[in-house]
Formats: sequence, structure tokens, C-alpha cells
Amino acid sequence: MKTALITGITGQDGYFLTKLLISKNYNIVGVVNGQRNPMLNSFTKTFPSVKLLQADLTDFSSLLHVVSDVDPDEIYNLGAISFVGLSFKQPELTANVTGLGILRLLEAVRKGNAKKEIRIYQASSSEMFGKVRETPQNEKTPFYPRSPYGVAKTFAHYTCVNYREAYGMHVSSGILFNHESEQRGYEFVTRKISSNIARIKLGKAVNFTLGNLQSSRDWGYAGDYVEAMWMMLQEERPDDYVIATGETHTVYEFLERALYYAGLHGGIDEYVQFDKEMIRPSEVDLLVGDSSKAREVLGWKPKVAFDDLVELMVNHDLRLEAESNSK
Ligand code: F7E
Repeated sequence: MKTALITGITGQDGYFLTKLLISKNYNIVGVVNGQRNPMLNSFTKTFPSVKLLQADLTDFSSLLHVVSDVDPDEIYNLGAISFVGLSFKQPELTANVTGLGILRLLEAVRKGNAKKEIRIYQASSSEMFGKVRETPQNEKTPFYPRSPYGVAKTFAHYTCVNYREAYGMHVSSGILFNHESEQRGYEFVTRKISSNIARIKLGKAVNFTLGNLQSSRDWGYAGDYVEAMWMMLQEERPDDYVIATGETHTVYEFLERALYYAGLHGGIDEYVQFDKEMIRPSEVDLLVGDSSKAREVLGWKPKVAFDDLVELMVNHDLRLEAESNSK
């Protein structure tokens, strides 16, 4: 039985990866930090067999202990300050957790002197492409990050490349484009839209606020994307892979589709007000990924299309809101 150690296990990707690895009969250990994680209760209820240990990506000694105690076959580093908007407000914290976190983890693996080779997955991000140098973006496209989050992820990405080359470590990075689901945090634009539209549909709200509706993202389904993470670590040779659908849509289009699936037929202005607080000091205007390498080498492909993604998120939030009425 293989053992996987997962940082950031209580987030969206942690949820789907845990489900996938349970179905593959892994022993799973999650890293959790801090005294109060709001997601902890629901996570332990959903996954009672998963062991959780206290450690923090900003605390090298805690990582060293966890890696040595657990002796994992695979490590998935999903832990990060992952909200781009917040990274502008807390750039140093973002650099420390999102950037330096993987450096500490890699050092903990190196210093831990494990007898077997530990395979490591790093959650790299399409935010590294930022002000894109070419379209679509692939593994060879130069990076031009546009936020403290993107800068930190770029540092982390190159750290992984360097540890692979310098020490021969089995470290792979998935350059994941936006991936959403019914488990997505409410601060991200897709979930903000699906949850607010559900509230409007059920008469609990009349409108909500958004910022820039013109940016374009390559949105896939998180459940599909965690499969790619696992596939990367099953390869003999560690490498970097773009994981994306190859389709791009504006925030406006996501909003339009969500209104349609909720059966709200008014104009967008009726439901959405502009909030200048949501405008970022520098924005990523257009992302669209070319995942040919992952498709050819790993045999990975996305299964959930854009319209299906919007529909499933809206339906889920309509159900959630209706259930909370009946309680
Ligand atoms: O923003 C615009 C916003 O916060 C998408 C993270 O998972 O994917 C994600 O980063 C777009 C941006 O995601 C609101 O300005 C408009 O252009 O959902 P988001 P993101 O910044 O693309 C990458 C791949 C990651 O790695 C990140 O960790 O939507 N937008 N109005 C808004 N965004 C938010 N959050 N809230 C608004 O009200």
C-alpha cells in the first residue's frame, strides 16, 4: 500500500485528490496548520480514515518531522495562499507560504534521508504566465507573473526544476489552469457567481458585486485535474506539464451561462453591481492552455466541458440554498 502526504488537504484540490487516492487504496496523511481551520470538521466527517498531522509550510522543523515520521511514497504540495486578490494585500506572507513553502519541503525530504525515493508533486499555476507572451500557453512559454501570488508560484516552480536537476529528485510540477467545482472556495469568482445566483433565484438576495468581467480564463473541473497530478507521479521521469482545457471564456460569459442555468432571465445589470475593490492592481487578461504534452505523455484529458461545469456548480448551489431553507 502506498502512502501519500498532502499539504493543503482541506482545500478544493485536497478534497478531490483524497477521493481519488482512497479509490486507489492509498494510505493518506494530511498536513494541517493553525489552531482553527474552518474546513477541518467537514473534512474529517467526509474522510474519517485520513490521518491529519500538524505542520506548517513556514516551519521547516515541523515539515522535517512529518516527512520523517510518515515516510511517504508520494508528497503532493497543494498548500498555498491561493487567492490572488489576497496576495496583493499580504505579499510577504504569500512569498513565505506559496514561494518558500516548497523549498522547505524539498529540504525536509533531502535532509530526512528516506531510504526510498519520494516522488513530489508541486502545484504550479497558470498565473505564472500572467501577461502572456504567447497564446495558447505551453510548458515552454516564458513566465511574466502579474501578482505576488504569481511571483511566488514562479519562484516555487523554478525551485522544483532546480532540485530535480541539482539533486536528481523526482519532482514534477503541474502548471494547472483555473479549475473549479462545487467544492470551490466562495472567494473565487466562479463560486461567488454560482452561490449568489442561487441566492437570488431563491429570493434570498437581489443582487451582488463583481469586479472585472472582461478577463478570460481557461476553466476546467477540479476532479479531472487531480487525476493529472497522480498520473505525473506515476511516470518514471519527473517533468512539468500544462493542465488545461484549451478553451477560454470571459467572466462575463461565465456569469451569463450561470444566469441561464438558474433560469434568471433579466439583464446582467439587474443582478450585478460593479465593485471597484475587486479590481486588482495588475490583472491577468487572458489565459488559455495547450495541454498537448499531458495528453500525449500522460494520456490525460479533461472530461467536463465549460457549460457542464457552470451547470453543475449552479445546480449544486441551488440545492444547498434550498436545503438551508428547509432546516
Ligand atoms: O479570478 C475576476 C478577477 O479569483 C478570476 C486561483 O485558483 O486560478 C485562480 O486565480 C478572474 C480575475 O481566480 C471578481 O479579477 C471579477 O480576472 O476566481 P479568481 P484567479 O485569479 O484566476 C489560478 C490558476 C490559481 O492558481 C489561483 O490560485 O475573475 N473577477 N470579479 C473576480 N475575482 C474574484 N475572486 N472576485 C470577484 O468579485
